[in-house]
Amino acid sequence: MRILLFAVLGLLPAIALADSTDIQVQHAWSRAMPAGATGVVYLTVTDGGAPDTLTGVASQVAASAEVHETIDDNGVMKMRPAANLPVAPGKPLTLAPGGYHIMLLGLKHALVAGTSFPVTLTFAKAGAVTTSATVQAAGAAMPGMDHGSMGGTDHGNMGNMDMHGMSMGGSGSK
Ligand SMILES: [Cu+2]
Repeated sequence: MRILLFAVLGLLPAIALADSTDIQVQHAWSRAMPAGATGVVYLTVTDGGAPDTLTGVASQVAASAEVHETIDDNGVMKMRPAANLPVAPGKPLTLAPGGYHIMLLGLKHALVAGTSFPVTLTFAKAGAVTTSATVQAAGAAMPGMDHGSMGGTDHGNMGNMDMHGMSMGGSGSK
């Protein structure tokens, strides 16, 4: 009986480990934007533990924040809210120009190139994970990657912000 008890206790740490998540949020960056405008954040989430789900985002620099997905609707780039994005070991979740992104609605102050600000991602299992997003110059493509041809598809300038408003209208946005 005593031997059995020790055996059970010995298993507990292993069970706790297998059930935990090891979420890493990396390479978060944003673009310079004036106060009151709509900002954007791109980043990569990797998971070294159990599969998890990104359930929400927030930042103190904006009135609210949402995860969006950019879709190609017959050649017209549109955005729609994306909820509950999965992340798992070997399957990183990438938010990048032309795809998923975090939308910062109602910037409380200007995002200035060269500065950084905190962004908090909430996961179903890992809970809140806060990272620091570095502000790049307005119109910047992904640092270190050739995304030049995608520069017109997201939030780099006023015209694209207008597109955002149009695409969100009538889709039940708050
Ligand atoms: Cu968006």
